[in-house]
Amino acid sequence: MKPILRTLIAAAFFAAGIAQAQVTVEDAWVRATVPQQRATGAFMKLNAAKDTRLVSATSPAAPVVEVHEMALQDNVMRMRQVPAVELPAGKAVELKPGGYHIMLMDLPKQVKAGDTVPLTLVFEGKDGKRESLEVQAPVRALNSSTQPAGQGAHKH
Ligand SMILES: [Cu+2]
Repeated sequence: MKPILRTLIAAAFFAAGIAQAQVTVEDAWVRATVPQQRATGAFMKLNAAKDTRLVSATSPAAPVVEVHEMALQDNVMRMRQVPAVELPAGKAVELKPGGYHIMLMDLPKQVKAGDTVPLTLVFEGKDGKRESLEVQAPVRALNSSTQPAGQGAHKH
């Protein structure tokens, strides 16, 4: 191979690497709501190519979106807003019922199974640089099989 061609291929490969998202999202979903329910959670698996953190999210489906953590506190499952979810390089982090989740609040209307909720996730790298990523999260029924016990406390 001529050196010039090899350089071109290397450059193309490098450019492709830059364009690739630093974080991959798998199995994103949003829990369906019942009428009058004003909040729900979004869940997914996140995998970062390099150390980063999930700092916020937005969605056209909800005016208020927060990053929450659910944990056992004095034997009661409680949730609270957290400033960020750390995503160490190469380590999958799962946002799931009973743990970290993205909270969609002040919902203007019911979120029904079969709908798709667009989410924009905002990540912040160690250098303080922010990057956003669009995710289309399908809505799953309230009594999804992935739902563990103790979800009754997941209400505002
Ligand atoms: Cu929450």
